[in-house]
Amino acid sequence: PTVTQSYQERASLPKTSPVASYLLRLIAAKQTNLCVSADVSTTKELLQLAEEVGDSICMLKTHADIINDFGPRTIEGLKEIAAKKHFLVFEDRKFGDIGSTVQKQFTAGPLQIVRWANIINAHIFPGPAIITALSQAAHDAVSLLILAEMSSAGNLMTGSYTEQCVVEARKNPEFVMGFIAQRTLNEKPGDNFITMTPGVQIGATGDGLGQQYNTPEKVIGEAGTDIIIVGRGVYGAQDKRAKAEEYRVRAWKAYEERVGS
Ligand code: BMP
Repeated sequence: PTVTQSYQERASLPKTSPVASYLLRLIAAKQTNLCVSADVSTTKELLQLAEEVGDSICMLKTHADIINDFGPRTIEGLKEIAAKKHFLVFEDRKFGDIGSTVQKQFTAGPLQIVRWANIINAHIFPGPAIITALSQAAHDAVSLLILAEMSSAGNLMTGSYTEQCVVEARKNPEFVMGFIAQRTLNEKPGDNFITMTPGVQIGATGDGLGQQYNTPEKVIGEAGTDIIIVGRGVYGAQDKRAKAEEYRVRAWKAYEERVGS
């Protein structure tokens, strides 16, 4: 099972999407399974945060639609810092519409997500055509995460809904690299999906708006997930660089203890 395998080993398993292989190698090389969620509202803050935490992360997660002045400068700046500091960019757009519409949302409009994101995500509640539609509009360096579980209290993504996400992912291992979920969903022999987990903060249990927090040890060590996604825990700190390092060290140690290295 993948919970006891190293990131490095998993990078070369069969049926692993190319972006997943690349990311697994990057994680092993940089020794970081931390993704920072850059939920800030200006290009300046976004690029500053990327510079500050860049050395400590494998991935930066964005919500491009909350950046007031999002534009070519944001895209170029982000690409440049990502190349320099070696991390991937994940746009958390959560596509959830008919195939034809998501293709337009992915490629057109003011965000032009296909031009700059390495990783995107989608809900499968509209049915599996959302996966084919996004894959047709994508190029080789883009991979999809399916939202299989959420961190917010009372969410409806449980039981057979979550199971169906895994079924659809298994049908498209070339394009679907993994899941947003609260635990690993690699249950069948041969599954090598990457699980990324938001709702992580040290010293908090919630935000008063439904968010629920766990520690890095809980999600990586006990729930067997692969990457922690931390927003306010990092960008809300005075010293963001130091805080990112603290999360990186704790999540990395939890991984090492899990795989027994
Ligand atoms: P924070 O660590 O500040 O609570 O931020 C969590 C981030 O992860 C937010 O950008 C949110 O949109 C996202 N997220 C989440 O919190 N729970 C989910 O289940 C899925 C998400 O994308």
